[in-house]
Amino acid sequence: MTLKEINFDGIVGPSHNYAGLSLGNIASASHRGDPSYPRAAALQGVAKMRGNLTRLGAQGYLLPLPRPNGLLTEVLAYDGSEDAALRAAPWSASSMWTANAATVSPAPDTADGRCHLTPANLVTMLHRAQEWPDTLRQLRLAFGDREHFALHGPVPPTFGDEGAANHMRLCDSHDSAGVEVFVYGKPGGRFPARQHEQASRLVARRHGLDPGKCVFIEQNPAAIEAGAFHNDVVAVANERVLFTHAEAFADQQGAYAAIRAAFPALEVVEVPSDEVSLAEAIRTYLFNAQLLTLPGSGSGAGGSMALIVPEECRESPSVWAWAQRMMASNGPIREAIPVDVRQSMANGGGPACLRLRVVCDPVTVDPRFLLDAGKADRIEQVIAARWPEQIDPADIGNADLAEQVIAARAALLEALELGELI
Ligand code: SUG
Repeated sequence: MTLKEINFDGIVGPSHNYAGLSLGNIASASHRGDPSYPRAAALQGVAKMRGNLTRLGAQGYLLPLPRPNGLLTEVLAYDGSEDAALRAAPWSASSMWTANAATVSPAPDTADGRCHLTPANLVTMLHRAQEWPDTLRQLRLAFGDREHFALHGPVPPTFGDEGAANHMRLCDSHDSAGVEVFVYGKPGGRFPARQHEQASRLVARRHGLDPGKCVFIEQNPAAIEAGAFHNDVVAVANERVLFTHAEAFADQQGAYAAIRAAFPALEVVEVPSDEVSLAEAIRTYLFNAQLLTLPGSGSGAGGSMALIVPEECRESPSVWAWAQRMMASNGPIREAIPVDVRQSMANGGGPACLRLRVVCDPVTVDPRFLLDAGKADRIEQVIAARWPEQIDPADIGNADLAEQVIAARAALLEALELGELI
């Protein structure tokens, strides 16, 4: 078994639009009603995948879910008299943010030695709560090898679960046993706390994790209030490194101490508030970076790391000045590589939101979900030919557009031999 970390990016669906559906997500609210560019959005996503395929040698993807979701439209009994948000929810392309698809516990961490996945119920937001049945259907195909993977159903409501976006893993190298860190929010603030503590604890139990190797940490309520609706907006971990804003957790020093007690090798790279304010970190998504171990740099302790950050970081004087200082220092993170995912960013999804990390042996994954250069070409061709160039808010609900969106997704499934997901 050769275990490695594979990023499964969500291919941006043809109905990508800005309906302002996510309370507490500042980018989503501030772009409400803007025209969206699904073709450009999806091509930006493929370009990011191509870059990481070259860097890492492996890259996976998950397909857009069926939209518009006729079942949800029917359930909502939408008749045009209600808020436009009800019209838009069944059209949402939100499954692109696969960091919210599931929580993943790699095989070295679990009691039965299999990689466990629990699809996120996403119950806090209507447009996201519709995702899990189709996500699970897809995970069952991609990770159908039962000798190596265990798939669970979602956490029952009312415990909100938002998946890997609130989960971090510390380890010496991806293929060794790790410590899993679950970050939850406490309700009662201005914005919803989307990850419930009980959901996190339940996932840890059903994945068969060693209780001594799990840490449960409260998100800083001030960070949620400032727009960090998921922990991965203010912190990310890779191997022994925790890269975090100084105001990410309710008790910052207590959080470090709790993680260190379970994982003594922890190395914290903290960005202080006087260098990058919480507001600027959330605006630029500095922490919604993919923190990668570069192959060839020696995996495990001592290997150098790169941060795949949104372009918005390079344009921010304070963030980029910090990044320059970081790269000049002799720390574990040696590079910051900007990528253009602006269409996703405008809905509050950065490079890290767009991917689900799965540590596994690539040969145990259904190869139809693994990227190579030829498939990237095919995916781009279908997107270029079939994805709508622009969607205006008034188009949502339009029957012709619905037909185009359905046919575009079907063409992609066909190109990737995944017709059974229709
Ligand atoms: O759930 N945006 C997503 C962004 C998810 C980002 N994911 C992570 N941080 N891992 C959300 O809020 C906007 C949809 C709209 O407004 O149309 C949206 O759903």
